[in-house]
Amino acid sequence: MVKKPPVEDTGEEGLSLSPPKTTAAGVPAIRTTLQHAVDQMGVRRSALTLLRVNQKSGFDCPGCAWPESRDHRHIAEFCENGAKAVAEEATLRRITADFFAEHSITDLAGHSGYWLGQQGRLTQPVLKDAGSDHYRPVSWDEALALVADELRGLDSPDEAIFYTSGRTSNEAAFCYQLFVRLFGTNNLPDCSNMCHESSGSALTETIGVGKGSVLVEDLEQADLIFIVGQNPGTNHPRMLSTLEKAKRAGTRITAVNPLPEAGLLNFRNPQRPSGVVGHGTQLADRFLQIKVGGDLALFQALGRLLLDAENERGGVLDHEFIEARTTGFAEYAKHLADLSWEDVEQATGLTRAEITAAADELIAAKNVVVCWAMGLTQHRHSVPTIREIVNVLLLGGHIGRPGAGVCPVRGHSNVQGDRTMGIYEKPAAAFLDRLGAEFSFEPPREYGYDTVDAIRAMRDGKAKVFFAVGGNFAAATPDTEVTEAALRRCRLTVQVSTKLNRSHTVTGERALILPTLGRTEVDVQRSGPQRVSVEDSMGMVHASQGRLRPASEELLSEVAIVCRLASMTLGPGTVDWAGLAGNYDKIRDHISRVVPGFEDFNRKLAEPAGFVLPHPARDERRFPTTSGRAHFTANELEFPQAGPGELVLQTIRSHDQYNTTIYGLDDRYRGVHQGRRVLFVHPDDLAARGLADGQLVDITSVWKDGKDRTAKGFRLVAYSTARGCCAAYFPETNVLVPLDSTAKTSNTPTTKSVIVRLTPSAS
Ligand SMILES: Nc1nc2c(c(=O)[nH]1)N[C@H]1C(S)=C(S)[C@@H](COP(=O)(O)OP(=O)(O)OC[C@H]3O[C@@H](n4cnc5c(=O)[nH]c(N)nc54)[C@H](O)[C@@H]3O)O[C@H]1N2
Ligand SMILES: Nc1nc2c(c(=O)[nH]1)N[C@H]1C(S)=C(S)[C@@H](COP(=O)(O)OP(=O)(O)OC[C@H]3O[C@@H](n4cnc5c(=O)[nH]c(N)nc54)[C@H](O)[C@@H]3O)O[C@H]1N2
Ligand SMILES: [Mo]
Repeated sequence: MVKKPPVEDTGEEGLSLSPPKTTAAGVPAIRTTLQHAVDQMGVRRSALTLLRVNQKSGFDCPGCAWPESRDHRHIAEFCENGAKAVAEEATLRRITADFFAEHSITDLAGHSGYWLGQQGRLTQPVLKDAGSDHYRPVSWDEALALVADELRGLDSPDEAIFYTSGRTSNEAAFCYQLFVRLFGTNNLPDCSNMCHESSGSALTETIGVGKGSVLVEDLEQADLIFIVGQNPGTNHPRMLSTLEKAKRAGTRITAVNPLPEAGLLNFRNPQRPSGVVGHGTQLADRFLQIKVGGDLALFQALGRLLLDAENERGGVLDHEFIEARTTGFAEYAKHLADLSWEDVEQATGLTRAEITAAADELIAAKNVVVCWAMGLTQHRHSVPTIREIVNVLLLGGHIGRPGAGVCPVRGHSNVQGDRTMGIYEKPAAAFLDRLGAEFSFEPPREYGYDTVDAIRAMRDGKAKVFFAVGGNFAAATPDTEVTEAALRRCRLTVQVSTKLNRSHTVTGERALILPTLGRTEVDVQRSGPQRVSVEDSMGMVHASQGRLRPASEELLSEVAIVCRLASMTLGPGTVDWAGLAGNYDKIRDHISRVVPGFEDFNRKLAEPAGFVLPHPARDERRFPTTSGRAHFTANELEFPQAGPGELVLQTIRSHDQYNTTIYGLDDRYRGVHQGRRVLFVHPDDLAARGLADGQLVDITSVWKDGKDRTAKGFRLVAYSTARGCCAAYFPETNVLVPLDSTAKTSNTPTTKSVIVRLTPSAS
């Protein structure tokens, strides 16, 4: 059986709706998985590939950063959406030179992201010359020499921007940041700036480590797990298996979300026979249907209720821990004494009784874990919101002991590892010191541009070369029109990619697409087949090795591309770039001397289960903050304030997408079929505006600069969401997110709280 031909670009003609599901996974998930895989890869390749996902000798699933269970990996440790991610990469469809001869860049720009992605794997380097509207094949040497020339011709290294998406391996990331810093800049924005930056900012400041403090075992040992602002049924399906296991051991789960997401309510485990026929597990015991952006208020209220209970009956707080390991408690407690319940109820949309019931459970629990994802990190007040979570956990001493802690659930499969390897525009001085010592140079110290500042710099003509290892910068970033105009101002844009996407159609004066190997593919270098490594959401590092034949003979690995470019740009120096590219063990030897926790890296990586990076807060209850203690913080109560008639829009993922990669046009769990331009609104909010379920509306963003940001033609769907809020898919709605609307401290675009107005579409 052969793969189906690529899709037609049909628009929204086939859109249909059905009631949302309350159950995730189970039989429909298995059926969908296999269908999707076979469409892309055929039967034999599907079987061979899917059996290798997350196995000890296989490759790391590119789907998400949820860890594999350490004790035993299931026969098939993957989920429906992991399988889609794999099929997307391992597809048998190919883009060849005649494709670019046939399609001008203008023509490609007219197609949807879905259509672009479905054309198949990129197979050879292509160049768009100045003034041309077509890409044409070019040799690797010519392509890389062109980039090196442009880079060397800049007035300052700070005129170049080097973006990274979170699939890049540790080895490629380390070489990349080394090259960029030897070149002379810290302009290393990454997808994390739009993702968990707020978590990193808040956690570094309060507990001294910007990463989660729990392992999978801790979730299984917790009495109470909060899942806040996260949709694991779609985005981290393997997490549901962990939660199911925890539930069987008696853990209680509280879900905090404006939407009743399918996987949180009920889950059928497709890895177990009972999941195929049974009734599944009711995962969340408590559902707090919170208003978008209300979480800061919720956690302040929980903190206040804990303090009140301590005053009334005692035995609630962990005094010993607070005394010995923290600072700022008195100010925090004093600040909360003034909390207004009226504000809390307005911010959260929850009743005091609902919050009190949740607090009672929190008080009763010995070990508590709070998990969160994008529902918390992409608001103006995200950093203080996460600080409030830390406050509540510190009250009970729930950090640094088994079964308790903070669990920011990362997105991209190696986004955490890339940061560990130095992909960061604000590198720590200690990291630069070690990097400089290892390679005998003085690294640049001035901070570089993050994602939002990179867009500003290109917009203002301060940056002229844009280089991306992976990702889809044009589509993933906010204020699409502004961002696209910014990219178009560049002298050169370069995309190292596996598949075609919107960013390849938004070009600088000259543009290159450099096709690269994916994780599923064999990577053979001078010393033989190579493996790479990744770090999951819980700080576990393990090896990943592809087995499939590369999509084309001409593909280079990301490591090879970076090393060849570095040697052409920098000329002879202290780094043996060819040696590093020829044998990745040599890269790991350097990493072992530069990055703490990676000592003896090559040997540790040979362990089948990999190894855990040190985390002082988790391992020793040591908090490497400015004071050496964990910090309680006092934060102003903030929440998004929509004016009369306005709504707070959150932009989310459907079940059939991976960020900007669209796998299909269904969102099965939410009952949306064959379309993506939908807007979920509470029926009472529709009625209050004289709007009807099914009607077409235009969405306009309300923002102080007066610029018109409108997304047209969205089908209204009456849906169970908190009042005053609405939801639509990204990236279609990124046009609505103002570039200057970002989170305080982390500068993350506020893609989960966009104030909007709705107007009926002109027919
Ligand atoms: N299949 C698949 N897997 C993925 C991805 C994918 O696109 N597809 N993306 C990967 C990446 S990079 C990431 S970062 C993760 C993203 O994983 P998620 O964070 O689960 O992704 P989102 O779709 O953004 O969902 C945000 C959730 O937060 C809720 N929410 C929104 N605003 C608020 C709020 O103010 N408060 C609360 N309490 N909840 C809120 C939404 O209703 C939704 O359930 O998934 C990763 N895994
Ligand atoms: N409105 C709104 N915007 C958002 C978000 C949101 O919730 N709402 N979420 C934000 C978040 S959490 C994130 S992480 C960002 C994601 O931003 P990005 O990481 O920039 O975007 P992706 O869509 O994940 O990138 C997909 C592309 O990566 C390339 N690719 C895939 N695999 C590989 C590989 O192995 N190597 C290389 N070199 N390329 C590869 C393919 O060409 C594919 O088209 O988007 C952010 N944008
Ligand atoms: Mo992400």
